[in-house]
Amino acid sequence: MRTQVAIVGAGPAGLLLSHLLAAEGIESVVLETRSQEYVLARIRAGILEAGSVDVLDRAGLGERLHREGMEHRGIHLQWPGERHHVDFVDLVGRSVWVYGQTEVTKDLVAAREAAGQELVYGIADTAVHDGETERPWVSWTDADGREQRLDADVVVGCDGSFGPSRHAVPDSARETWERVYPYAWLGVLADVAPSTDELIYAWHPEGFALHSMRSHEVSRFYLQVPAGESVDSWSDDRIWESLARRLGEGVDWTLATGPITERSVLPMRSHVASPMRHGRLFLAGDAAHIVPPTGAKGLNLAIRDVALLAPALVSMLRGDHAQADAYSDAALRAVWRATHFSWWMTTMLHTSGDPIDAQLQQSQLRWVASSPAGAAGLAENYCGIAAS
Ligand code: FAS
Ligand code: PHB
Repeated sequence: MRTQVAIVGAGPAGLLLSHLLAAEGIESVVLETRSQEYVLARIRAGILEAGSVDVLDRAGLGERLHREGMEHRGIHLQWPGERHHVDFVDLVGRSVWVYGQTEVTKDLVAAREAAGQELVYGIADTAVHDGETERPWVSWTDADGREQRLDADVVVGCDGSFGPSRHAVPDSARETWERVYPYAWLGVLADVAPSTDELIYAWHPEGFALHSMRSHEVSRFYLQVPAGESVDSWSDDRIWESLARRLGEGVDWTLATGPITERSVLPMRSHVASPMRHGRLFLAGDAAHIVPPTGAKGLNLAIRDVALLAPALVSMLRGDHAQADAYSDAALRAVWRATHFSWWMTTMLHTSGDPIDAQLQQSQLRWVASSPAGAAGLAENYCGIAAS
C-alpha cells in the first residue's frame, strides 16, 4: 500500500490530522492498534480551550459541541473555609468549553467515516521505518495475523504516551525530560447532576479534589491518591465522603451523589521529547509530550500540534518545506508553556505531606484568589496562550 501521509494512532491527534489534511486534498491512512469500539469508549479529557473550539469549528466539527457542550466563564478555587471564582472572561476575555474528549472523538470518527477515510483498526507490532529518508514506511501485523506494509511520503506518530513512533527517532537525535509526580488521580464518572455551575479545583490537607462534569446529568470527579493506588481501595462511600470533605461540603453547600459508572487511576507525569520531527517522521500529541491533567492541557496541546502540523505538511508536499522545518521548535514552545502551567497547577493543589508545602500552597492560593495579576496569570494559561 502507498499513501501521502501515514498516521499512526486514531486518537484526537491522528483523527483530526487526517481531517485537516483531507480538506486540502492530501490523502492519508490512519493505523490504530485498538478496536473502534475501544477508541470510542475511552474516557479522557473534559475541557476545550477557545482556540481548540475554533480549530474544530473551522474544520466543520463544531456543530454538536455548540449544541451539547457547556461554555464556562471560569473555575472555582477551593480550600478549607474558602471558595473563590476566577472569572476568565473578566480577566482575559476568553472562556473555556466543557465537552468530553469522548465526544470529540465520536465527532471525528463520524466525520472521517463519512469522508471515506481509510482507517485500519486492530493492528499489532507497529513499527516505523526509514523516517530519516525520502521513503519512510510503516509495518504491522493485521487482525488476521498477516504482515502489512504502508509506504508514504511522510509518517506522523500520533500514537500517544505508549506508542512506538517516538522511538523511531534515534536516541542520538532525541532529548527527553521526565518528571513523575508522587501521586495519582482516581477518576470517577457518576450519573448525577453537577453540584456546581463551574469546575471546582480544591486543595485540602487530605489531598486534591476536582469537581468537573460532562453534561447537566453526568459529573466527573478526581481525587488525589498515592501513586500506584488500586481502584479496589476505594468503595463508593469512601469516594463520596472524601469528595464531600475535600470539596468543602458545609452548611451552604452539599455534594449530590449518584451511581458511579466508571472509575480508574491515572498516573501523573510530565514528559517532553524533542525534536518532534526527524526527517520525514513527525510527532504530535501525547506521542511527543505528556502533562499532568491538572491544567486541562493534554487534549488542547494535541489539537494545537495538529493545527500547526497540518498546513506545514500540505506546504511540504507541495514543495515548500519552510513551515515543516519550523514545526518542532514552534510546537515545543507551546508544549513547554503548557508543561510549566500544568506543573504550577499540580504543585499548587496537591498535598505532599510536608507542612511547609501546605503553607506555601495556601499562600499561593490566597494570592491567586485576591490579586488580579495572580488570577490573570492562571486565566491566560488555563485558556491557552500563544507560546512565549
Ligand atoms: P491518544 O493517547 O488519545 O491516542 C493515541 C492513539 O494511538 C490511541 O488510540 C492508541 O490506541 C493508539 N496507539 C498506541 N500505540 C499504537 C500502536 N503501536 N499502533 C497503532 N496505534 C497505537 N487530559 C486532560 O486534559 N484531562 C484529563 O482528564 C485527561 N485524562 C486522561 C486519562 C488517561 C487514562 C490518559 C492516558 C490521558 C488523559 N488525558 C487527559 C490526556 C489525554 O486527553 C491526551 O492528552 C489526549 O488523548 C492526546 O491525544 P492523542 O495525542 O491523540 O493521544
Ligand atoms: C475533566 O473533566 O476530565 C477534567 C477537567 C479539568 C482538568 C482535568 C480533567 O484539569
